[in-house]
Amino acid sequence: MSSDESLYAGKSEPLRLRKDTKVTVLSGAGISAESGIPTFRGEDGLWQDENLVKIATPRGFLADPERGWRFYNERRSNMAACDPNPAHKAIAALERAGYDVVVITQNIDRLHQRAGSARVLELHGTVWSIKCSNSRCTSEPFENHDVPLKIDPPVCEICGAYLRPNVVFFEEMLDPEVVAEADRRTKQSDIFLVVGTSGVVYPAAGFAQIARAFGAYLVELNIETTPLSYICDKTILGPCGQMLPELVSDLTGGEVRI
Ligand code: BJW
Repeated sequence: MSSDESLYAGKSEPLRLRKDTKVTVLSGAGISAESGIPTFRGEDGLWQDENLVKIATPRGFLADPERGWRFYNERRSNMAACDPNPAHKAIAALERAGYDVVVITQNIDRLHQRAGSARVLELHGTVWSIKCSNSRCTSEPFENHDVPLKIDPPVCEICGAYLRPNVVFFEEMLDPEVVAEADRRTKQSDIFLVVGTSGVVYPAAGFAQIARAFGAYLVELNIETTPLSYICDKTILGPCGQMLPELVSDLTGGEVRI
């Protein structure tokens, strides 16, 4: 196929990316599993422990901030010790090679950025930012990479309320600007990769549905099928640390290899 030929032959398999093909990646915890970061659902998932689910709600966290920060301190410490894996690296390599790639991630670990991805939308915030739990406080979220935290549990210097990780708990609204940007990009996408997410948490999972409705070619990479599989053009079953570098190489005719 020459580089001038269309990406698609009708609605068939995408053959080759062009530099202007809009590739969007919706990632979830499964992409970081091979880096050593636990997922949420499934047999060994964090949410097997119902007490931990409660911590990830605004009321649950503030009911016992010491317990809340213990949970997040442990995860920060684990995440700091983990490195991006070949799946993160393949996406970053694609962008570095000049392809038009945006990552919409549900992950709070920053492994996409550490792999070198520059265009990352963090739907659920990041554990490396901290904010005041008092919504009326005038303080701004700030970066903090201390492992462990120096003051535990930390309090706001302005209003004295407990500080909390700048992540999106259940029943909390996502940052409207991030959602708007993710929505805009999703609607423009030519190829939409759904990587390592169970596809049960909204509004994140809804982006795959929006991509479908706006005509993108959807490829899912997961070790098992999900509720999103039926709307995907293709589901590649297997560990994404292996499957994603292969896919990226195929889509670029071997140009991007890691
Ligand atoms: C591999 C692999 C490998 C493994 N290779 N693959 C009914 C009642 C109340 C609320 C709701 C409701 N219905 C809907 C809602 C809304 C709710 C929601 O969606 N709930 C559903 C669970 C039912 N959503 C919200 O609350 C959101 N806010 C909102 O909607 O606001 C409006 C509102 C206000 C008031 C009331 C109701 C609504 C906010 C959602 C925030 C999610 N937060 C968390 C925690 C973040 C902080 C933290 O980490 O501590 O985000 S929960 C957790 O789930 C985390 C994740 O980002 C998110 C998604 O999980 P993900 O990434 O998909 O991981 P897993 O573990 O589920 O799946 C891993 C996948 O990887 C699996 O498929 C594996 O097979 C695969 N895998 N190894 C490839 N090597």
